[in-house]
Amino acid sequence: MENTLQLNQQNLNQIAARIPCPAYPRNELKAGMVHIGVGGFHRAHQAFYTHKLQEKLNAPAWGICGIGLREGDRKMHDVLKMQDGLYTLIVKHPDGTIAPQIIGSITDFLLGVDDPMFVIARMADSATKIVSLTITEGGYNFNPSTGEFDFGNPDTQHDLKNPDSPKTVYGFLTAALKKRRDAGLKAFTVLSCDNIQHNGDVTRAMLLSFAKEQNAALATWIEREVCFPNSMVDRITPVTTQADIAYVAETYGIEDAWPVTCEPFIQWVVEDKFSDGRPEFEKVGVQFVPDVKPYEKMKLRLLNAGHSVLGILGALHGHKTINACMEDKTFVTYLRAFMDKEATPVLDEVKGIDLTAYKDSLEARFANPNIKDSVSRICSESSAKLPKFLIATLQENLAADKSIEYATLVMAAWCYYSDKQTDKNGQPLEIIDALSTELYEAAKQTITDPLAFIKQQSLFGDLAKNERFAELYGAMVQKIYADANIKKHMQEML
Ligand code: CS2
Repeated sequence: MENTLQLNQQNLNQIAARIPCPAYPRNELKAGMVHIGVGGFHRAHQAFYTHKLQEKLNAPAWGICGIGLREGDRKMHDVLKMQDGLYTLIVKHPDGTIAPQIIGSITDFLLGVDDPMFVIARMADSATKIVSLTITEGGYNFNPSTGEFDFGNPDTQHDLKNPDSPKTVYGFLTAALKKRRDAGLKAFTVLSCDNIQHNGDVTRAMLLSFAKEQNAALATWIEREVCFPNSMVDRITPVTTQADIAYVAETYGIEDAWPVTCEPFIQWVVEDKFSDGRPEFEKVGVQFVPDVKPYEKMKLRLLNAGHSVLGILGALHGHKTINACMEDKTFVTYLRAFMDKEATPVLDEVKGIDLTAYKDSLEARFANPNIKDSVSRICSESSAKLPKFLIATLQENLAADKSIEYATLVMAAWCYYSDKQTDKNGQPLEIIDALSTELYEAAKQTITDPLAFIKQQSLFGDLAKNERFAELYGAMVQKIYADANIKKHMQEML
């Protein structure tokens, strides 16, 4: 395509002839929402809902100001600054239809590492009604086995001593809320959008632990004034690839340095408790409910856990993507056995939801051949994900004397994966995990102590002491170390 256009506000009129573009007055948008952690998921989810809201209602109070707290956020900052906050969302349907659109709801981006006071001031500004978060499962700074806030984290220690130049999300939230209180303003809502059960309750408990240590009176005010709705978020959003960037450039002649791809499915279920108002998101499909817990448990224990089951076993087998796993009958049958026999029995009833239909829909979503979600994305940060997605289910099934074998094989496979860091054919695996060294150190002792991996207390709690689990895990780990052909072991269980 001749005449390549750089994606930015000035070129929007011309770009609109090629891809649907925001038609609302972006320059009038105020950042009613400040979002910490702008990655692919936020841009495919909350920012997309906000864009739809603007298209439908033109709600000028509800733009989004992105915030990056880490040096690693600089690239997103630079790209979005260059593109005036605009980016392409490429929705890929299972039938091959590709529907791109330009999203315009992010109006600004600030980096905490560059100017913490400026970020704090933006959060404290009376125009800010909501501070939302996608800081990943590992970002909440709690010990997964005790649930306690981790004061040992050096950045936390830094923040306690330096309230005006924080590094962590809790340091920023506390500093901004203090300014609101001192100015006599209402508190903003803190809205977690991460895959953690009771994500709002967890955020509240962690923030209060931190704030109590720093300023007890402020902690009391936060406890009283700040709402922390729990929310369940859902949209499969793979990592952006060079091919996605090339697709937008070659097909539409648009230079977008960081588009996002995602599946068509989207869901957001949120508890309706907000400290200082909220957008009318219900007009664009968000569900507001009094209690989100049953929904989030269902999603975490079926979708996210299902992903991990396919991801870990698939990585070991040598599958590169989730849809490749779904083209493999053994994996499909195994996934369903795990969902039916181990995940479903621990779920609470979700009114109005047919769990069989939900599981069928998950299979269809995982099988979407155009999403090409890499198993390496799914396996990344397993140490933060598995305790919430899978180990919790194992513990509940152990307590109820129910089936644990499907999840246990995944744990044994995770040990082998962490130790050898290769698939069954010896091909190297890309391991991305904040605890990768610790996982490796524990896993490599398996040869002398078969239970070494599950003795990592911070991940497994006391599970190694549970006879039933330890025996089954020990036998499985032995089998995998004797023969890494994971599919054979899966088939034996079907
Ligand atoms: C995935 C999620 O990496 C993972 O844990 O299961 O990112 C998943 O794709 C999203 O939660 C879907 O909503």
